[in-house]
Amino acid sequence: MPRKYQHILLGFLLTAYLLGLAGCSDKSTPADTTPPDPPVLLPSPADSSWDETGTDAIPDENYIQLVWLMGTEDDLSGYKIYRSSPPLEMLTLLATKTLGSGVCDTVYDDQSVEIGVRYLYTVTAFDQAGNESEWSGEVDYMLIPKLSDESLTSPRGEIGERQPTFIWISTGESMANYLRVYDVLDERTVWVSPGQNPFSSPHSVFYNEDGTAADTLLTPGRQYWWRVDRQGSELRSGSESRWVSFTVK
Ligand SMILES: [Ca+2]
Ligand SMILES: [Ca+2]
Repeated sequence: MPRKYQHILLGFLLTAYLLGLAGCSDKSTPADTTPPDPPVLLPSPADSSWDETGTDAIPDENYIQLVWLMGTEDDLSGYKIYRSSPPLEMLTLLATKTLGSGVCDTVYDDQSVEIGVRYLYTVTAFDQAGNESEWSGEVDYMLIPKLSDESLTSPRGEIGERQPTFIWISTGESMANYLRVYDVLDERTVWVSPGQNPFSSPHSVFYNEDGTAADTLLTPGRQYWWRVDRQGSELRSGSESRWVSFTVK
């Protein structure tokens, strides 16, 4: 082929290629610029509440647990958790969670907290294109010291009574103590005691003393856990002891 025709052919091919690219971009969907709705961050349940879902202490460790509702967007990709410690107003990114772990997608345990310090939290949702939502509402919480394992005296191990007496020693400043009894097999709370005066220690409270338990008597052959939660003197502050196990013969 003569050289001048080669140039024409090259020019033609290049034009066809560029037109092809243009065709590609014409056919692609417009970029997603719509962020998800802000998450709904759940407030703190009352210490007397049977349903503990929300911003709260946990029994196992000195952590603050956050819980929010799962968004409904098809392209939802994850959540970002922000924290500040008043009076500092600046929120800093604490963690990024990418969806994929089921129920844990909407729960976050803040493990880097100090007892006696109030923390404020807000959460955002982000989608697959990286669009980030507005902030959720804010929640705040402050841990106070847990009752120690040793301060929960009885029952422990195997017991004979179906209406045992719970005995514990409360220490430190708090507004009230709440005893909680949990049926391990059925995975349900069976009783939360009325708030006990923290100063009348040691406490001696028999099961279902106020008649509000789910089961009038505990069931023989069944394992139970109990623990004592301390309600702090400030709003949205408290602690939850570790669980103590016992079995009814
Ligand atoms: Ca979107
Ligand atoms: Ca609690």
